[in-house]
Amino acid sequence: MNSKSPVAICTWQFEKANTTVGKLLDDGHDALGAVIAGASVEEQNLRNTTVGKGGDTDREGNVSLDACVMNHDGDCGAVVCVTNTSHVSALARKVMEETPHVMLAGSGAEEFAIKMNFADENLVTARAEKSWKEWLKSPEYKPLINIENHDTIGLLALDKRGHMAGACSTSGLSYKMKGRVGDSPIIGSGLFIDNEVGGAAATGMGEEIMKTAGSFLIVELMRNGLSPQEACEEAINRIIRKNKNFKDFQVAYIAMDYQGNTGTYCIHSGFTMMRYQNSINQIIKAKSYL
Ligand code: SD4
Repeated sequence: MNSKSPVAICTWQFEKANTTVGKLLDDGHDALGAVIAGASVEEQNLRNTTVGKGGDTDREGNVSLDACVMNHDGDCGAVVCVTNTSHVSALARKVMEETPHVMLAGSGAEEFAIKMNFADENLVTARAEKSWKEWLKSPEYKPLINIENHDTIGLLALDKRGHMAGACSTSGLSYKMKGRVGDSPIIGSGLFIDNEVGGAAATGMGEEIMKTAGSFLIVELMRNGLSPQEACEEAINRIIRKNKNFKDFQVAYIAMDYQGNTGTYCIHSGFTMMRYQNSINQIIKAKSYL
């Protein structure tokens, strides 16, 4: 039993999502169910152009979603390149619980969604289609840094039993190549949990996060004695040391140890995370390298 009150954190200013998680934890719900409920808030938020339904398209005008979940036992599930349901965190949980696998991709994930009775949805909103047509006029692939203070949602929760779980959900980078998958659904890159140590989640340029297995790295650094804050800083420094173009992209991490201590760090200023504990949901401005 965890002696402290539950804690929920998430990337960006997803206030409603994080409150949803925190309240569920306060009511005694388990961490995994809570983070999926939190991710779902943004997956269904049509104004969020980087997660779920309402996300921006790839270069060919299709919205494809990626997500993963991980629990306190180290079990995990992931789906990539899903175009027929917005409920991708819940679908990732189904992969974890109902199949012998960790990850399903593309048509396999979509067929599995139908089999699991997820509604068949068209994910391309009128707004996304219009933006894509605008983009086609001068099609340049240039990921933006800090999109309107919202982006991929990564959530970490520590429940009353001392169980930690996480979820990460995204539509990926706008105007990505068809089939491109970033860090978000990759266990160890976009998300990693080890209940003995803690957890971490990422947002930003997926390619750079994957190259350093960022979330796994943070958990291993915490295992070796670094605080969540120090571990996030070292993981960002690792990217900076390896890539002289680091000013051209954003990466941000959030981390929590098994006692509920948290940290966050990023390359460019402008990243914030939310932290909920004892009914207070705080916006925390991350320190940045630049
Ligand atoms: C990705 N990390 O697909 C995600 C997207 C993101 O800022 O967080 N964009 O690479």
